[in-house]
Amino acid sequence: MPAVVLVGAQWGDEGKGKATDLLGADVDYVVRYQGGNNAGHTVVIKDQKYALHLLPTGVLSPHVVPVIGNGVVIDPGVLLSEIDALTERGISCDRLLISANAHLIMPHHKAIDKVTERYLGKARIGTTGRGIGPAYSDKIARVGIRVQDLLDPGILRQKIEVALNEKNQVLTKIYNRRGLEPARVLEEYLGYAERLRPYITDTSLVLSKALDEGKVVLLEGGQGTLLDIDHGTYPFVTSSSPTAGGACTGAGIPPNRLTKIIGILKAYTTRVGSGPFPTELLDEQGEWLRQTGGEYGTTTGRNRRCGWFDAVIARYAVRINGITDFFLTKLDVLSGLERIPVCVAYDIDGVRHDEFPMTQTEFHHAKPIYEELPGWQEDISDAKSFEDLPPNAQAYVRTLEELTGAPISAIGVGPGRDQTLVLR
Ligand code: 2SA
Ligand code: GDP
Ligand code: MG
Repeated sequence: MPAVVLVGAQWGDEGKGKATDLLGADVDYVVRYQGGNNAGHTVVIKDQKYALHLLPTGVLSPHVVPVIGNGVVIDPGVLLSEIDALTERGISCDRLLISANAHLIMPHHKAIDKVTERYLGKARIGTTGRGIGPAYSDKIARVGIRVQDLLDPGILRQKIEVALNEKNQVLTKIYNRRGLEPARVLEEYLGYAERLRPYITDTSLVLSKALDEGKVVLLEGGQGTLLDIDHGTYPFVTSSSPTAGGACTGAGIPPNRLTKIIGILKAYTTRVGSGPFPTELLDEQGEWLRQTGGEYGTTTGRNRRCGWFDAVIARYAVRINGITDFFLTKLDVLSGLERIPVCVAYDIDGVRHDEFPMTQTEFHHAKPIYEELPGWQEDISDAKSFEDLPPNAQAYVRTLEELTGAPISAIGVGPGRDQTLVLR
């Protein structure tokens, strides 16, 4: 029975929040499988706007069970604030399930994230400063502290003491910062433990049983394919695997359960933070896309870098994730342009590349080869079907399908729940 993955096909912020919410009606479980509160998913329901960071988007649909999988790193203070804020707005979070194996973001992770970025200077990644990289580093180094440790105060104390024994040396001796007091950290985290206890469970087992019963499980990525630690534009990536393979490890669901991989694809391209971006527009066109598309970070408020659609990375996303369908978002933003350039391949040191290049150096040298498509002037935000779109908007969609090799099954024409055209 179906487990559906919803994966970002670019550098994140493709509109995954809206897409998950839209599918919510047909889904029983929504699982976050990677990342932490670096993510920001915006969902607009009527006149209400929700920005979710750690909570799966499914929390907004009353019949859906939202699940935070083992692959996520959790800042418990942030999670509880998010739960409280939603509860105040009348959204119940009582159904939430949290994996006992998920790792915790600790105060030293946040301190180290900020200070290493500062020390990297011009070479900085442009992280969200939420402690994501240091938390995953400790997980891989096998010295992380997990959600289940909150349930055993003796173990929690030991782990915090061992961690701070080392991390305080790093903070004070290398970075000249103040160290953290183990007793205070323990007290803070024991407080969180009391509140989080009812949500903690073996989520992999819950999901396995649900799939056996024929329930529909939607696995929602926090970032995008090009931010993947293995397949992204390393080192300018996040420290986890937003790609479809990461959905299996991050949720504890075997690959042969996956039935559909939906790629979320923006009609143009954006990126936040540092790193190469071949189609980036550093002129007034880029500023126009930013303002028209409202391209500002949902978590940090940073300006998103904007550029034209890049078919090379979209094709790469199809290959890496096994994308079966695309949900194309923000087509409405392109209304009003005379002509719309689309990058079909790269010129790298005089050689045409149709595929994503092998090395970082080549990607840094990539110059987009553009084809220009005719634009449309009409506002399309009220369109109700594909046929309502102007012919040039329809042609733009069809060209993207040809260039990427995957069908587009839904199109976003505005941020609202009802501003979506379903094609097939
Ligand atoms: P980190 O904090 O270690 O994960 O940062 C590493 C890189 O990953 C990028 N990253 C993101 N890119 C796009 N959107 C993200 N979420 C927020 C949003 C971002 C925001 O929805 O707008 O508000 O700034 C996200 N999270 C991580 C990050 O920019 C680094 O390039
Ligand atoms: P995510 O991280 O992939 O969930 O995306 P974000 O929420 O960070 O950013 C996407 C932004 O685009 C949000 O503000 C959404 O409300 C908005 N959005 C999503 N789909 C559409 C669409 O089809 N048209 C327009 N105009 N906005 C959209
Ligand atoms: Mg986002």
